[in-house]
Order: sequence, then C-alpha cells, then structure tokens
Amino acid sequence: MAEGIVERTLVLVKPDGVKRGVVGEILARFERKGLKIVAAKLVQVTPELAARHYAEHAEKPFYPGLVQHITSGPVFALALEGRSAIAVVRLMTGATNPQTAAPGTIRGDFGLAVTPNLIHASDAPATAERELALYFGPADFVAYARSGQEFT
Ligand code: 3AN
Repeated sequence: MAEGIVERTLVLVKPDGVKRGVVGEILARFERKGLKIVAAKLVQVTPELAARHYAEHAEKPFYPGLVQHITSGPVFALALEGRSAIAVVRLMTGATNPQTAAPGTIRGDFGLAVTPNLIHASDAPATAERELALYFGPADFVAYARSGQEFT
C-alpha cells in the first residue's frame, strides 16, 4: 500500500471565509479526512506579512487586490499534519478559480470569486515550510495522538 510520508501544510481560511462564517465547515472537512490539527490561530495579517506571504506574486496584476483582501479581516491559520498532507489539502481546496473548481472541493462548493476564494493552501514541501514559519513559531505546535490514527 502506498502510504505517503507524513507532512505538515499551512492552510489559511481567508477573510471572506471567516466573515461568511464557514471556518467550521471547512475545518470539519479536514478533520473528517483524518488530517491532524497541530496548530491554529486567528491572525490579522499586516501589509508586511502579506508582502512576505505573496512575494512570488509581487509583479502580478492581481497582487494589489490580493494584499487588500488578505489584510481586510482576520484569517484562520491552521497547520495540518498527515500522510501526503500537502497534496491532499490542495486536492480538497480545488482550482484557484472557484467557478471552475470541481464540485466537492472547498472552492468548488463554497465560492464564485477568484480573489476571495476562501482558502490558501501550501503547494509544495518547501513552500509549506516557509509559509508555516510566517504564521507559527515552534511553541505553537502541539503533539498528540488523534483517535483512530491507526487508520490514517
Ligand atoms: P492558489 O491559491 O490556487 O495556489 P495562486 O498561488 O496562483 O493560487 O494565487 C494566489 C492567490 O492569488 C489565489 N488564491 C487568488 O486569491 C489570487 N489569484 C490568483 N490568480 C488570480 C487572478 N487571475 N485574478 C485574481 N486573483 C488571483
């Protein structure tokens, strides 16, 4: 059986998701999947943190709108752990544009607009490591055994 290595990934429920009150519904999907919450907090993203987070998009035409949105209210930052967690969470997140994101994905089920597209999820191991460090320090991570972990 291909089990995959245990990874950690960063998820942000963006301000649109927090304001719409769907943090719980989104979190429930990840919990039900078997991913373990290893750190979580509400964060008001500053323009400086937004610039570090989205540095790779600095030259894109949508960058100002992206920074405006991510700083427009709190994000719910979440570190999730599990086998192949980075790819699994990206699959559950869906395509960048919610209008074409597959039904069954978070963006496919909850949204229509591309800037307020509900959620951010790290796209690769190096990205996950860099992004987790933007939102969490070592003391924020908690170790525990999830019930039923032998099945995940
Ligand atoms: P993803 O979040 O699916 O990895 P990225 O990393 O290409 O997508 O883009 C980061 C964020 O920038 C997206 N979540 C979205 O909010 C915004 N974005 C990406 N492409 C566009 C676009 N063409 N127009 C407006 N906003 C965009």
